[in-house]
Amino acid sequence: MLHKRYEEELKKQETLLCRKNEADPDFYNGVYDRYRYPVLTREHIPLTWQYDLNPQTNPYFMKRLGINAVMNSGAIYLNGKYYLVARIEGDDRKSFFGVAESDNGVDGFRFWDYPILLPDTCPEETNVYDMRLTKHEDGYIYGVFCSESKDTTTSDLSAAVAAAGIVRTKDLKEWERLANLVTLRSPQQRNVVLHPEFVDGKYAFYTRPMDDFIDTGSGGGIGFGLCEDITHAVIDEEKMTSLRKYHTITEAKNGAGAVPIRTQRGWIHIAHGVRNTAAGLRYVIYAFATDLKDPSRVNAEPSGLLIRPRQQERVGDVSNVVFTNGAIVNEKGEVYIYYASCDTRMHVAVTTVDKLMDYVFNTPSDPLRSVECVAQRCELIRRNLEFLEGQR
Ligand code: M1P
Repeated sequence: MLHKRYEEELKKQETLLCRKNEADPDFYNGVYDRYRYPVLTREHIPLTWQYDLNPQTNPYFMKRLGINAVMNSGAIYLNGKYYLVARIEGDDRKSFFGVAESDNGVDGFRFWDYPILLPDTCPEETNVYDMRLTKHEDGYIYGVFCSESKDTTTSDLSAAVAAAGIVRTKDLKEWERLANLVTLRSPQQRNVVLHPEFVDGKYAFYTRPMDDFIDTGSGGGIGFGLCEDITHAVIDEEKMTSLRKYHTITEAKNGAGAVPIRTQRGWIHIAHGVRNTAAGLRYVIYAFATDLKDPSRVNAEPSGLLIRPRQQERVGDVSNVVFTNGAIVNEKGEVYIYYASCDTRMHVAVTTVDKLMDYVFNTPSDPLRSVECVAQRCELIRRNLEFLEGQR
């Protein structure tokens, strides 16, 4: 017999899963629509993943394996459906991946029956997170994620080493684990993204060289490197693409986010930038473009941020953070940018390829000094006042 409380909890969850989402009418910037409700939260996790449903072994209907957060999700569009490979963090702080599916990309996301059980080929690996899903022209879907292990070279208990793990699949069900990416000149890697096309006949990765687990140290920004063999991926040289810069949103660090989107004028990247504040690190989302022929070369970098944490998005386990590692473009040219707030829950912002191109290629870049930023704004005002005058 089923526990009465199970039926109540299931009903509550069903109401949540059936809730329609809508563009938030209070938000406008002309670039994208923000959606009112998160698309995935810990409340979306199936009860079967958390409770023992048998009243004999769980008479009080307690959660046995709780879930703390659902965040940083890779995204892919397959056969007309929207899939998120979410980072799910258990109450035990270990993250793992689960596939959630929706018909329209903005609501109705439901997790498949089981989370993804990755092949256990890496005995030192303690934690995995933040998978980027690349539909590569070689025919596979690749998942590149952070594989974290304890740093055994120091007595500091929280010291860790971050590397890029690689898996591949054709259906999001069977996953083949490949060797972790090796970057010969960077001791640690996180936020690594596989480019969807071959470049000079090779697999191309956006990297994020780091000296340390948290600090990028001498790492100057988002890197780019090529490798011959994806099954044993080794990158010798990393060129820099989007650089971190003094007194900008990327001053402390930045990192590649969604797989770049091919447009007529370049690859559009949706990434994250981090600055330090008295209240701790602040993560925002920004965009830039790279050249179609040379995807390591930045050819447009609009000033400032694209998405900032707003209202209730500002509060969570790691407050003042928005982070993306997945976006979907559908056959209508609509773009669904999936982002997490505060390492706690997932949201969606919706735009189009045309609007993103307009934003990326027509927004002025950051002149990097207050006086020049004011001059840039005064020029906009002057043109506007002239335009308004002409309308009278
Ligand atoms: O806590 C914010 C984010 O911190 C890390 O990003 P970065 O490597 O740029 O500092 C990641 O671990 C990410 O998972 C997390 O959301």
